[in-house]
Amino acid sequence: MDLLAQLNGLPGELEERLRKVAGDADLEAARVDFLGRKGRLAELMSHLRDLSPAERPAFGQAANAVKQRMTELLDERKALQEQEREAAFLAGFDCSLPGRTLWNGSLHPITLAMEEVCSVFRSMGYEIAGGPEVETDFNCFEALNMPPEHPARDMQDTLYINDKVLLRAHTSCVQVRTMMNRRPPLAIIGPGKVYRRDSDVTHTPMFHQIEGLLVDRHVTMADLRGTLTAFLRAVFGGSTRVRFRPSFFPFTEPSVEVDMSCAQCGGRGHIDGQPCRVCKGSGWLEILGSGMVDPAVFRSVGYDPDEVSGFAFGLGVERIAMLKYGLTDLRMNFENDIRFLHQFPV
Ligand code: 2NM
Repeated sequence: MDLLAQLNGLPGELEERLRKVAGDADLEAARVDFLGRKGRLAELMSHLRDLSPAERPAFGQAANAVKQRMTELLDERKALQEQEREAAFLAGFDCSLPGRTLWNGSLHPITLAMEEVCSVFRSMGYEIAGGPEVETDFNCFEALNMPPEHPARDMQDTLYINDKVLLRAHTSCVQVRTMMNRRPPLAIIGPGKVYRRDSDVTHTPMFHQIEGLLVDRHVTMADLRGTLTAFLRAVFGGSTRVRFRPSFFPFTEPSVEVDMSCAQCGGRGHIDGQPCRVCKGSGWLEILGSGMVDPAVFRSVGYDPDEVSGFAFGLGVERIAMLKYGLTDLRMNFENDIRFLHQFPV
């Protein structure tokens, strides 16, 4: 066969070859075989000098055309392979799936409950006060009408650092500090962590408390009653009913336990004929401890109990969070399971 016929046959041969190539490496091998430095075209071109001078220009032109055609064929094949790869990728890929959600941080339920309680009292004119978690025996007990050997010190199951220093077992020490630094009138809220040697299904060695204190002239139990009723209605709804039962605390006299109608069953005690699980069928929940500050406490912080009177109260934040958010297990608050933590509204 003459050279020109061989040359003109190259694109057809390449087409034949390309029908069989599989993959990028195979395609590259075909390019090298036909267009490479030692490929088919180069080999034919090396015979250019065997042609007569008259034949050479026509052969050169034909060679250029063949080279261009073969380049086109290779480019087409390359584009086709890319399309096939894309189609295969899309076949195994559900582009209708929603994108991955970016998480916003959220607040811990105890933080949320704490914030809500504080904001209600802030709206009533109370200031937020704080103090250290490692406290003195004086601030925690002595000033609160619990002298050494007072049985209430055992009741607290206190964690001692040494004889005179301990992890605070309640936030009343914040009240003591504030009273010692300031003169009445004052209205403060002390939120924070407290520690007790207690650990079971319903107790953790660390929990959160909020205690409040109002001191002024002529403060009465009517003020206590109105304030705590307004507070509970602000947090649990305007139809919440509130009742007061006589009780005892070393730092208040008289003392009361404050109950509210159950937020779960609306105080009926039952839901669809079944006893309410939250209030155990009673319709009431114990929610606060409270009372009129004992004159002995005022004396120990340098106030004159004949001049001033006041009320104080304390509540457990975990309990508020559980009631507000319908939590069934206290321990979930401390397990740091992100599936639990990110469910709470900010
Ligand atoms: C409670 C219950 C009753 C209380 C008393 C005081 C202080 F410092 F004024 F004496 N702070 N908090 C108090 C009173 C706390 O918690 C259940």
